[in-house]
Amino acid sequence: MTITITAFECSPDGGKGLARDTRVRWALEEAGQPYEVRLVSPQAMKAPAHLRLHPFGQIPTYEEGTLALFETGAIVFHIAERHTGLLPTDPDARARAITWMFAALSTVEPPILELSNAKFAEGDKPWSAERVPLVADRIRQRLGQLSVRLGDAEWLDGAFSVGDLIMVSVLLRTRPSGILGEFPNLAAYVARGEARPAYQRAFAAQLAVNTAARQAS
Ligand code: GTB
Repeated sequence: MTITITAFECSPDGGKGLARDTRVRWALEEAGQPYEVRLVSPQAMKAPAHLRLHPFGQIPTYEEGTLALFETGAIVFHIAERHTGLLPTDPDARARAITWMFAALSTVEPPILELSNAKFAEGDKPWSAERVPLVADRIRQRLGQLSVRLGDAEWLDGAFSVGDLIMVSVLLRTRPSGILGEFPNLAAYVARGEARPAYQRAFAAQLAVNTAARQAS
């Protein structure tokens, strides 16, 4: 059955791989599943046809036969459950890999998103200059804890898993601020994720879309 995902027709990051379709593309590449991409404009995202797929009018979405999913974590988890390569078969190791996926989305990513909001969405507010360093320190606290747990291990819990896929994707968003570089073992961990052939293919595919969009505009 054909898998179709949605992505920005033209991502605000210009193809740096930060939009969340990259996470879904990466999971599909790790699982060896071909997929098609439907590109959506900002207007199309808020139109009824897309809202039927995604109640919040966002990307990515995932369609496969009669199944339609939204929320990157749920989509990536679905891919990991249906195919080999992203979840261990041992039940306890599997539960721990899922735990890391939730930890990335629920505990590590929120302050990272807050920083992005504080800098960009709220950057013109009078309190922004005071808020940005506070939020950045909240990220440092989480990354410090994660850095201690990772130590010199290659991945978070044994072999590469969906937990690493999401954690690396989340951490990537801290690179532009320079915070990732403050934690050399996390920076190396992210680099290992990026070096995976499946990530490279996912990144190249989203970059191609965004390069074409820029050339057309
Ligand atoms: N919780 C949802 C999920 O994980 O799927 C969040 C989905 C989401 O935030 N989607 C964003 C979106 O559709 C795109 S990925 N935004 C449009 C809208 O809400 O109207 C988030 C994103 C966007 C841009 C960058 N960037 O430019 O660097 C990075 C990440």
